[in-house]
Amino acid sequence: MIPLTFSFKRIIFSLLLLALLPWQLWAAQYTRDDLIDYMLKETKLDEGYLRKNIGEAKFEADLIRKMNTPYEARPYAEYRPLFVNQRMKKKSEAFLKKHHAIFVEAQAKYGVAPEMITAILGIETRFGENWGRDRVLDALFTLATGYERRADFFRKELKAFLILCQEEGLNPQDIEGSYAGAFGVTQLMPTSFLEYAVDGDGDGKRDVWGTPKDIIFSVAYYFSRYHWSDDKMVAHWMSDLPQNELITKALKDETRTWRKLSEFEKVGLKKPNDKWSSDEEVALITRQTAQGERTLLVNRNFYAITRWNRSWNYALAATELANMLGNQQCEIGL
Ligand SMILES: [Ca+2]
Repeated sequence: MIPLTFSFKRIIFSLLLLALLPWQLWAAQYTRDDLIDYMLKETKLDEGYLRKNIGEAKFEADLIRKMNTPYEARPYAEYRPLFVNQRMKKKSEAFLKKHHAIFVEAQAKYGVAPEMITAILGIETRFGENWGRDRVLDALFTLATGYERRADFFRKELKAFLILCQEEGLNPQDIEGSYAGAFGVTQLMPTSFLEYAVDGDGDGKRDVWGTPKDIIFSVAYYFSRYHWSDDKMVAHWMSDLPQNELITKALKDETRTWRKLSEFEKVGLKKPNDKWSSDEEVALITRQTAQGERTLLVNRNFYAITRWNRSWNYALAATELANMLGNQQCEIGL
């Protein structure tokens, strides 16, 4: 028999949930008209264009649920096998080979290793096989009006999306992408597209859907803007960390504070190998791996990957995949 108090508590809890959920899903800070007013003030976009597209955007409540359960939040042990595997390696090698000439040019121009760019494009969309089936317009509209926590962010993304469609001669209603509004083989968000997308082949369009040179150059340019260096390592699993105040503090600070590797060396941390330089900035983070919780030494190259995607799991998987493709700087130790 279930004690009365227990079921009573359950009922109250369920009622509370019911009261909260619809608010989370439906509380729209901005109406369609508010959004149109905002865009008219903030952009030079035509009112008819705005009324048509914002007027016809669909609110998809399901997208908000997806936003609240991102798979990047899984432990690394569960996340890793999705991307660091033989199938991905094979696909990546084929992509590298096919676009070899473009990669050589991109590396000379932007200083970003082909394997890292390839790893990014593989993880994002399996080289364009899977770039999401949600209409970007609907996704951004939904999140700008119904995802209270980050509505401001998505309002700006929607604005950028409507601008870029106009600039690129695209119909906003035709573009499909991820449930968060990222699109193309690169999965750039609209503001990032405006800032970083590159017309690599010089035809006047930044085609991140079907032009390999635009796609590869865009990733390379993005990484170069965040100071990726082909001469530096990325991350390294640490074993036998010394125990002292500085290490404890660094583990707590994670990537909020960057310190010279020499500072750690002074308190007994051993440099992983000579490819790491004592004067580079590093941080310590921990991940749940198949072997339990482990500590990772990371540097500014790792940080550059997290500017592309904020998830540490993502950055680490990209590093491991690039290493599987033969990139030595992406060696992360045992
Ligand atoms: Ca182009």
